[in-house]
Amino acid sequence: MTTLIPVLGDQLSHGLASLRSADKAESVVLLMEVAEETTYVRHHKAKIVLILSAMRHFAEELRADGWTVDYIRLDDPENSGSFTGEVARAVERHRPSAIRIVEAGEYRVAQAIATWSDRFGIPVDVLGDDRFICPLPDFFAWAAARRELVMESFYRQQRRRTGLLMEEDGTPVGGQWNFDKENRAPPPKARPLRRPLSFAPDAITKDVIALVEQRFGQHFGTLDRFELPVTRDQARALLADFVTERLPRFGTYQDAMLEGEDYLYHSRLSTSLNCGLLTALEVCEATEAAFRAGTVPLNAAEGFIRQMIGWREYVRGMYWLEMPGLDRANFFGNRRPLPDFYWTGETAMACCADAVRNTRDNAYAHHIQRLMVLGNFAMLAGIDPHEVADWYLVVYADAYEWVEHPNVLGMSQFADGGRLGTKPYAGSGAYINRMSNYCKGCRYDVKQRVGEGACPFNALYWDFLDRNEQKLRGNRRMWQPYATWDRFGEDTKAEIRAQAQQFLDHLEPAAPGWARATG
Ligand code: FAD
Ligand code: DLZ
Ligand code: SF4
Repeated sequence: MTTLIPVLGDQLSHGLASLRSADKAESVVLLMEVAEETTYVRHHKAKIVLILSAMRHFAEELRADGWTVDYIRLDDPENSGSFTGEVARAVERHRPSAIRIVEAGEYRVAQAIATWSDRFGIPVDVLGDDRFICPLPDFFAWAAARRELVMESFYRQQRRRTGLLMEEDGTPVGGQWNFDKENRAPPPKARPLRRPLSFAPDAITKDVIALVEQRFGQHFGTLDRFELPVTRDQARALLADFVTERLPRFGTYQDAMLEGEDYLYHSRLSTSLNCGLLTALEVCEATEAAFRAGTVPLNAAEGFIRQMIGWREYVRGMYWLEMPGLDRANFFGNRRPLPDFYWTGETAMACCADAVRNTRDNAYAHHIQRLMVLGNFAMLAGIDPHEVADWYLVVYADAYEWVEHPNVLGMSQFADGGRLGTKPYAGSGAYINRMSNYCKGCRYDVKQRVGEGACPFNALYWDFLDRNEQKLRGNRRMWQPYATWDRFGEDTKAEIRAQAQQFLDHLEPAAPGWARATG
């Protein structure tokens, strides 16, 4: 009576529901390195190294813990190349009476799993992924009861559900749910930070690096400095390092950007969280403990916990609520191809160049680089949101559709027409100048709207509002920018339109084949 337990590459948690409920003596755990996953988009090389190395380490830990593990390597000559093909081969090998698996994080994989029971003629038990605090049925019930799906209301429910930063009488610690107003300081003048803890590749990771260089050498990104945690122990160490070194100032400088400062006060925990090396709850508990011990101020602890149990779980719920459909959304009807500089980093815009460099070197950019530099530029320039989404899915080591799609297509590109965010995150150069030191070293002048050397974000911002007036003017949160636009004279408006058009006409499109294989 063997049970086959497939564990996917983003399910590397010892407390996974399918493992927790199983009898070791009667189970075979199946881990599969498959071409379908390594190439459905042409992932950044560091993302592939991260997943395959973490999978190999996890398999060793499971074996040491007494599990029977069937591990399929990418270079296994018999490898069929897909999850379904590998489960089929495993069913032949082990003749299981049932398959037990935790629900997949991506719609396309969930669709494949849904075919398994008929295909293999045995029961397939798909368990909820309880590493997330809010079960999907609860999210759907929350959403069904509301007209507007505002994150803040979901977040308060999550605080009550977990008891995090709550008083015994059910009120929030500090008398307020949200300290976001204290979290918008411009960047600090000094650069007081050392880099986050890094983890030198061991023999397993070195093997995977060699494999990835050999098979995926043409993919975007470098492996010169691969230093991500690939085991739970390493991820725990990174968490401890974050809590002492950067969390205390996380809140205050959450939206700041400094050239060359790749992580600032951010945690860099997303890769570990998303592949299962850490759970959101344990990260929040460590945060709250530091606040209670007096080493972390409330605005930092609350701000961080809001990202973890609020935004992270909200976007996951929205993904499953909106799929399929979200993957085709294009509210503005944008069609322009992705510019080449997203892949090469070659642009005179200092903010974009630094964000792409961080992305290429570390498979990382922090939230404001993703949202207000690269995402903002793409939306203002009218780039096809699906090319944008592909880019984000490729380049970040923490990217899986459940978190990438809502953030890109919803929050950043407003392609969902405002299901996720109440207004587009559009900003001119003034925003970037306020929150960073990029403009000081830039060839463009952030104060200029038009003329030779004017910051492109400025004309693009007004042109975006003008182009999309019919779709946006009715939005009550957009009245202020439209009131300003209305005050511009017709000559000024014409100059802005011409400036934007001229810039867009010279924007070099990327060659095909960076994100998905062609032909
Ligand atoms: P920190 O700033 O330290 O934040 C702590 C944690 O909060 C993160 O690790 C993450 O787990 C969570 N978090 C914060 N904001 C969000 C959010 N909006 N959605 C989900 N989780 C959040 N995050 C991903 O994990 N994968 C993605 O593919 C991804 N794509 C994004 C694309 C765009 C356009 C934008 C605007 C944001 C995206 N995010 C994504 C959210 C966020 O930018 C990253 O989680 C964060 O930058 C990861 O770095 P960190 O761990 O240092 O985060
Ligand atoms: C991202 C990724 C990559 C690059 N490779 C694998 C793999 O070879 N095997 C695997 O199990 N998972 C991989 N993953 C993560 C999966 O894409 C992820 O588990 C699914 O998309 C979740 O539905
Ligand atoms: Fe970016 Fe404009 Fe500032 Fe240059 S001037 S860094 S393009 S915002």
